[in-house]
Amino acid sequence: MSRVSSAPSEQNTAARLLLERLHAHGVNTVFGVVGREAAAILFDEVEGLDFVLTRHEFTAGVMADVLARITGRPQACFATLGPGMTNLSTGVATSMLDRSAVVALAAQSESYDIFPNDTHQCLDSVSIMRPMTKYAAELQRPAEITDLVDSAVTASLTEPVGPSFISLPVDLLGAGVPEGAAEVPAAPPLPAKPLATVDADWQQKVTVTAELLAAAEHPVLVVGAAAIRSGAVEALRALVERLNIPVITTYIAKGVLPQDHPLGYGAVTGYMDGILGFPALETLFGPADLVVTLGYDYSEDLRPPMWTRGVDKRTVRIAPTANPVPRVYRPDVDVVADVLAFTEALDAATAGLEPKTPHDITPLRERIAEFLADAEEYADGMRVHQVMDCMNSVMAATAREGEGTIVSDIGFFRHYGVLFARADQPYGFLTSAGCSSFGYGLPAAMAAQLARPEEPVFLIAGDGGFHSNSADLETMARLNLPIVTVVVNNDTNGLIELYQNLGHRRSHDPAVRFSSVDFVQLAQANGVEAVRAGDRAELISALEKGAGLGRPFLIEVPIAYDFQPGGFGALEI
Ligand code: TP9
Ligand code: MG
Repeated sequence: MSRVSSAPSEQNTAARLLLERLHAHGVNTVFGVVGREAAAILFDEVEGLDFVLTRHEFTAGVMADVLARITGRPQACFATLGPGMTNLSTGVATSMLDRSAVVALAAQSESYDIFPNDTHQCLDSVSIMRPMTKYAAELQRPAEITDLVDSAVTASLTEPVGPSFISLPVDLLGAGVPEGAAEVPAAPPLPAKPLATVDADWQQKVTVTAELLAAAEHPVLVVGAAAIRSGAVEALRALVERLNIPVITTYIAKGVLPQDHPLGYGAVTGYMDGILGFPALETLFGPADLVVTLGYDYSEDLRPPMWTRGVDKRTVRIAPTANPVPRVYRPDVDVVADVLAFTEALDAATAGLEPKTPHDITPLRERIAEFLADAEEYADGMRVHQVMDCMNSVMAATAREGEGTIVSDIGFFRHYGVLFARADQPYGFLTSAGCSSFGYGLPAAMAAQLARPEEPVFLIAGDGGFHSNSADLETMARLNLPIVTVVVNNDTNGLIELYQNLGHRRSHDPAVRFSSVDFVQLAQANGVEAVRAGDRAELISALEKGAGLGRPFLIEVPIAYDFQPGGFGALEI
């Protein structure tokens, strides 16, 4: 039998209708791992829709998530039944907590043999997926697959955007659908942006917000990803530049203002005071007397106590969904509205306002600059801020203006990324703010590179997170994605060691330390060229080499952390 795809068969099966409908909704790639349902679906049934085979279903889920985020279109991932589906579930959880429009698909036992927990590999997948999806259903009749896809896409694209799940009994997936039975209307055009709820009186609340802005001395805007999804980035830039209002973002909304914008006060993380050894949150939020949250989402891990600083401040919440967390955030003015429409209306309503005088954060900027310039050569390995500084400078030299992506896996280094990474465009910095499953970095970088093929993509990952999902190095090599990966290696789950110290004033190695892994050899064994870099000069030249290579490149950097447990008071443990 030929290994090369043969001409697609002409038979109209549920499988073909599934792929046709996904393609009609803008899906060009399905990421996943196929099992015995391969007898029913080849994934070459529809022209223009391809399959990308990953080594782990979590990778497939995250690739779909990040591609959906960047393209603004729904994307799809696929797993076999049972263990494939459970492996995929962490990817689905990521799309839920990180808000991505992903249609997750999994095969299921034959429709006449669904005895969950008894039939071979059969689990009750719809029940497993339901609590972490916006729509979960099992195909009952082959011709109805088109309707199920439409329902899944609509649910996924409704704010808060998120994943949907369709379970596909193998016999029904491969079943022929008689001509005529499959006749359904053409796919509705994709909405230009996610569908949102709107308060009937949102325009009156624009007036109230304009009055609060007029009265405030030091207003700040706190921006989350729903502002990007709404297409409000340009409008918010225009508003803040006219009124001179600083912008502070969640991890994921970094880049709504370009890196060096004077009103860009940065992204915040609860770890920043501890990393900088400096009262950063107080500097950012202390003087603010009005906090306007635009597209703010609690799941992005910027917590209201960070801005209140224990003081009762005026707050306005503008979001495309009703407030899900009144216990932690009860704004003075709560507006459920389209973020773009609200921002434009607020711009018009504040036309007569004098520009504000933003509060001064020079000491914080100086502290950050001092950190990044750290020239010391540490005997026990580089420091992550030095790694970030090198990555930033090679990114600045490589990317065209307003382009480039820095992706971060999950670990202590991620908070250095939130603080220090260059981000010159929306989603110019990518991390999993909501789910934060380690191992996210490699698949996220692969999807970012697929979405932005002409732009540089750098990935920073820790040894713990990276090696939890490193089998997909082979996928990166197979797809020849020219990502420059930096693995910061301390042979430890470093963030967890920090928590041990916070909670117990000591650490316990068996719970956090690994024996050494040679990431250079690991990369090479998977077809990825790699080097080790021990200091700034070596790292810069390795990054430059990687950025110009045109194929994947990995750099292992031995690192150490200087924990300053006293500075981590803002963390809840
Ligand atoms: N399991 C999953 C799937 N995700 C998470 N986030 C955890 C466990 C808990 N987090 S962040 C982390 C853990 C174990 C350790 C990261 O270690 P690293 O070597 O990747 O990074 P670093 O720099 O902190 O040592
Ligand atoms: Mg580590």
